[in-house]
Amino acid sequence: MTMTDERQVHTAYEEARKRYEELGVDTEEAMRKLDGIRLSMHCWQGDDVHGFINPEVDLADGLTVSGNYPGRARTPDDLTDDLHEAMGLIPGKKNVALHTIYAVTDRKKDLDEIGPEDFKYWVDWAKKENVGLDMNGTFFSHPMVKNNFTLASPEKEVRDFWIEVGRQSRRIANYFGSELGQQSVNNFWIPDGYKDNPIDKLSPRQRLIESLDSILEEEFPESNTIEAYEGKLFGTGIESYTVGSHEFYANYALTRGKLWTIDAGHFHPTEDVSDKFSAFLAFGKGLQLHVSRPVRWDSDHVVIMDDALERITRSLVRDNLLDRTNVGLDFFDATINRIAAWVIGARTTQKAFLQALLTPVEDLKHAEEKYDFTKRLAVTEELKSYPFGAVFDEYCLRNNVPVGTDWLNEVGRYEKNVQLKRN
Ligand code: RNT
Ligand code: ZN
Repeated sequence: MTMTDERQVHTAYEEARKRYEELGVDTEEAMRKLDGIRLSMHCWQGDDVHGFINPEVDLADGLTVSGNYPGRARTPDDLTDDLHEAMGLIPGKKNVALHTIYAVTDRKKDLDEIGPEDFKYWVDWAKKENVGLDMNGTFFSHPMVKNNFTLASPEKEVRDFWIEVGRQSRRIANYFGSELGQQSVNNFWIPDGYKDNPIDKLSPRQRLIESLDSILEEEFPESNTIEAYEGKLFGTGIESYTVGSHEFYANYALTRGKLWTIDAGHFHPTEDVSDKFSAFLAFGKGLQLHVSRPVRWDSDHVVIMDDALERITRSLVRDNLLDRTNVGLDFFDATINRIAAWVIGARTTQKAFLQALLTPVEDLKHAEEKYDFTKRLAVTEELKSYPFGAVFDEYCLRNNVPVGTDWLNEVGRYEKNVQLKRN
């Protein structure tokens, strides 16, 4: 970007600042608040959820990635190089979310054997990059998933294997927290369920509670790590019954003082997930979000600026729930450059937050309380065409990341020099 271009960004920002000021919105404060939102970038977008433990095993248990764009990361160094590249094009604070399958081990290990020592590679990297690490135990794509069951399996041997994977994931998350001085959110998602109508819907849930409770037996300081539980309406292959449904995990998180994970793709398409934030947080401790984009089903498309995303960011901002919400991304697309996918999804999420922050929230709440629904509708509609893009450009410039589509040239250069040279 040339000096003239930079001046143009500042000029446009100055104009935008004045427009928002007329409505009583402080653009500087909005940018400061945006800075406070730490985005947890999901490492699995970089390699189509293969990981390094059993990379040859196909993704299973309701998870699918489509596409075969060249340049997929195949080694730990590929993946950290790609993450570094992506993070340099995204403004603001970032975390990276890992999975057990991303361990870097010195010998062949099974999932239940993988512990903190196998994540030293990532901790060293995170210190260098100045990012925090979040965690996910891996409960899928493995021969010990028996008839679609893990922690809720009727077989004790199966449950015990996965309980150990869960316990190890907590030790790993605790290690992240203590080494990096930042709470590591440890997310639990399991695929357990039935393809066809079950007779007994209660026993699997009771077994899941028992397994989850025994995973929680060991105590770790909450400043290091906290668990989050992610439910789902259904998955392919388990259309009729999901053990870990939303109600199940909301209740589990509530009674254990943990976080509830809301993945934007895990609900019925007509449900408004943003409506659940205030319903849960009126009682619960906190939320973990998996920002994603379902297209007709839980397809995990790259996040774009659509109605669903805008509703998510608006609800969190308007109800002042940001400090109890961890924002993570969860999508995987292998039909486009995988780094571009990260950049598009992350920048778009930030833009949606910024747009939500550029709202005279207190003024509108006041109007609402006075039953002035005319003003509420008029102002929120006008705001949709206010120049928030000029504020985002300024924010990018101040954060030393490319403005507008400039980042695409950088990804093109990296693709040619790095990704396309991989075999
Ligand atoms: C699966 C869940 C889960 C996974 C990741 C890879 O339906 O959304 O979060 O996408 O753990
Ligand atoms: Zn998810």
